[in-house]
Amino acid sequence: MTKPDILQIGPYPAWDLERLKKRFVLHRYFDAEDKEAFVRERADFIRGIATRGELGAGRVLINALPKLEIIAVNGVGYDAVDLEAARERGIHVTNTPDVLTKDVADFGIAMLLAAARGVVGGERWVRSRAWSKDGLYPLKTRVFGKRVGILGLGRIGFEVAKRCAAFDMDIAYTDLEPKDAAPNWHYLPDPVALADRSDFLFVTLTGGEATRHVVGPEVIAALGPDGMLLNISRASNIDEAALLSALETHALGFAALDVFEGEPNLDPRFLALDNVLLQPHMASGTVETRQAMGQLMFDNLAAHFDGRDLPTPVL
Ligand code: 8YV
Repeated sequence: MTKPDILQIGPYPAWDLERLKKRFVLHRYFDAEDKEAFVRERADFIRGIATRGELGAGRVLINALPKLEIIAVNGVGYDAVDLEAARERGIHVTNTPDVLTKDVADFGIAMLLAAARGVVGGERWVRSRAWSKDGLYPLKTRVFGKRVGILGLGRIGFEVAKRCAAFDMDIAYTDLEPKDAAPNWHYLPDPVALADRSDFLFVTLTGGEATRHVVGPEVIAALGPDGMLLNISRASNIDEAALLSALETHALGFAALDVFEGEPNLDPRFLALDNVLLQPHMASGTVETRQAMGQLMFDNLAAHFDGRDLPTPVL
């Protein structure tokens, strides 16, 4: 059987490549210097795209591939895929939901505790010998008993809220409607009202046009100089210009961020701030979860080319 040709948008771990190469011919888009020419030379035979959540596939690329049948995302987020362009051509889109939910939620809690308790600064305090030179490390902020807001009670938001409940936090959330599974948590439909009652605000919205800049100047102002914003979703959910100026002027207390506009080349203004915790988009980054995501992306591609039902279709 001839192996279908797949355009590989970004790097994958070795375990994924091994499995993919047995079944498909991979074309390494991310290595190509002249990407346009690379695609043009392969336009007659590329039948699939394998991509990652933050890389997606845009309209220009989709339209440059007339034989394209499927776009498989290694990630739950598919906001970087032009769904309209795919829909117009009847191209399938798949993602990797569920398998990463708990790791992403765990990482959100790791960021919460690390940021509130100053874990990264504490490590520096010891290593720089400030402990013996300057004395005790400055006191930090308590987490238990505080008010936490969950902006978007989807799969990941729900798991974050469950974990916050275990820390005896007072939980409120925003979503399109109240969720039956969250009877003890306060439902507040308005993001500004949610921010206003929160000491800590988690952004766990899906990415995309509908949620773009939901966290804007008003939400940031409502969270205020004692508040902390945590983002484990997509950078586009936050107005980054408003966030940066609020952090610089201390109109917002603190931000713990795993995602950035233009990542991995984030705005250098972030690096000058001491009221941020910066992470390299790694909330789903455990060996176990990335193996499960790779397997699920492969299963979607294989199912498509075998003519079976797609395990986790978006389109
Ligand atoms: C990954 C993600 O960083 O799932 C998503 O939407 O953004 C992340 O889990 C990435 O897509 C891994 O390939």
